[in-house]
Amino acid sequence: MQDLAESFARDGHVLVRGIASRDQIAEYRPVIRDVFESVKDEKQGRIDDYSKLFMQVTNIWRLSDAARQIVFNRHFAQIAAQLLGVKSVRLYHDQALFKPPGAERTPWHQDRYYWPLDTDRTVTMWLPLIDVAEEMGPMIFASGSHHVEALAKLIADRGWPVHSEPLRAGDATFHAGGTLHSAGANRSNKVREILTVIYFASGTRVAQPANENQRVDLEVFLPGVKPGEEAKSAMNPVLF
Ligand SMILES: O=C(O)CCC(=O)C(=O)O
Repeated sequence: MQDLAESFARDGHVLVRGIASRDQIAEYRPVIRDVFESVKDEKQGRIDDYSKLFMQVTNIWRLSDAARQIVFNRHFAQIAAQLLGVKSVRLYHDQALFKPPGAERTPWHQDRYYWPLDTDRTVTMWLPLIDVAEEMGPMIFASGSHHVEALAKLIADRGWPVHSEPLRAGDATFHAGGTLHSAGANRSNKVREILTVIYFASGTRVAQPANENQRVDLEVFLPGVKPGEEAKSAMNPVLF
């Protein structure tokens, strides 16, 4: 674990092989698919909606007990806490991301641009429910980019090494909120089914929203919490 935490601190992302067993994933997949099918056509209320790229359902944990058990998995949250070097993490939100065959490359972005959280201690787990070969568009990370504040600076500066590799169902990548990332087009004939869970360090305070995305995220994912207050609405349980 020490090695993983060091890689995560240096690169801003890490691949954890076999975080879930193949049997676990075989249980998770129908649960997440069922939730996904039941609400996929409803509007999700977010503005960073990459709807041309994939179908996304947010906060599946609120939609079934079985989905909640998956998202609240303590082992996943413990790894998130260890990577961030903190004692405890809360949930920001989860997402089922289903990228259909033929969908284009996910553009480069930094997640923290969207989040009204006054911390750099955030991490997203990207957990495939199906093996993701190179042609299905695994995540692509610019190693070391999490240390940079803005994309403009990144573009002006020299490039970082770019890292991407296929995953098996049961593996997961973890990336920091500042890590510049993208994902390949889905050139296969299968849907690329992913669960993401976003964690942040317990004790984090809400920042003054710096843009419209953050203002909407504050309303949707931290209901009732004001800038300067601790980020701990009923939607953000402690997971570890
Ligand atoms: O799955 C993808 O294509 C992109 C996911 C992503 O950007 C994220 O989980 O932060």
